[in-house]
Amino acid sequence: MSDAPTPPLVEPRVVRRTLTIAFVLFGVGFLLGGLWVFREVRRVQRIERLPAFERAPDSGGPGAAPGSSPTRSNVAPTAARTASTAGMAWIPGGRFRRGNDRGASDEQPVREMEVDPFWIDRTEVTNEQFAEFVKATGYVTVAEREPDPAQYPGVPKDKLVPGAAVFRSPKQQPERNDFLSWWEYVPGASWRRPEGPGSAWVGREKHPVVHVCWFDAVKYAEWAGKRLPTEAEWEFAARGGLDGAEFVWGAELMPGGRWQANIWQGDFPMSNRAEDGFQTTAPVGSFPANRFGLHDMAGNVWEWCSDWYRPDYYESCASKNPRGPDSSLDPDEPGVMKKVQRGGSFLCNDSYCGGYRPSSRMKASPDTALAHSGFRCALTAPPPGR
Ligand SMILES: [Ca+2]
Repeated sequence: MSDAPTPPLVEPRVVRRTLTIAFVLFGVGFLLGGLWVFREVRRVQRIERLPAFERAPDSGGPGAAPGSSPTRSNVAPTAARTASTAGMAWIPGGRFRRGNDRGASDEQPVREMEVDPFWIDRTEVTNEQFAEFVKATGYVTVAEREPDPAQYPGVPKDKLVPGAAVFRSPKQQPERNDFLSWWEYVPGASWRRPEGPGSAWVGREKHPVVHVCWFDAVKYAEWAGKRLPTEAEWEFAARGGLDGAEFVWGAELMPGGRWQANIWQGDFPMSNRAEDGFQTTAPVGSFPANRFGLHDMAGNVWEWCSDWYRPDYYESCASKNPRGPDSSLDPDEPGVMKKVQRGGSFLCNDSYCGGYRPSSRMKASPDTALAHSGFRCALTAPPPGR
């Protein structure tokens, strides 16, 4: 037997080199990941700093309401008026089971949460309410502003025109998640002209305002002396005390054979039978209120919440008054920070998204304006009679 040491299977020099390469690759990956997140944070910050009066869109035309055209005034867009609880419901707060074990993975795990009392709008913010805000402040929504070329590298400048995404039924049945086949970017579409030039909010005064991005919703809320609800507050309010129920009105989709919300009936996105009476938005309050007196907590338009979105947030968040994670992650678009939307819209149906269930979660970047996105406000204030 020899005492000579067994030669190593792999030369130490090779091991060192491999480790060094692995370390460098890890470092580069970490750096690139960090730069990606940093760039996205800067992008959102840049949008937040956009002056509200960067551009005064053309007034007049079918979408413009008398006296509502924005002006390049010096009035601060956030000059708040005194908050009023008129049109709001008192939500008593308390404990509830949030989420749904039969729902999507981001609705899980179901956990008991507690929220403090608060006020919330009985309805989604309407066109006429938003018009009042615009008239008072001259605020220009993000969809009405010239897109900043710095945020859209590679897009030709002549394509960077103000507008928003409008729903169109495609000519052929698309793949399940081929969103672009039913969302069309329409130049000139905005809250004033929901389907673009030729359409108007006038005549839809009581419909929820649409094409408002998260930043627009926050500006309105600040002006109204209010705020957006947290995601936990929103779900507590939507459930109306029906703990663990599948729908905001109870366990059955159509009690008594009647639709309880403005959603989609038929094959999405090809044919909407509109059995509930509405192809697109409905005037707020067209369907019965939940037990807290809130209308359209299911269907009509998605509603912005204050929280950033993360699919894994329910696993680790605080069990009292959770305010959302510090950062955002959508695994389908990991470089894009997104805010939470709740409640579903007139485009939601059973076979597709079921987004009108009170536990269902949606997300979009805070500068996204869509034809089915709106909001309602919340307020922290003393209870009624105080
Ligand atoms: Ca409908």
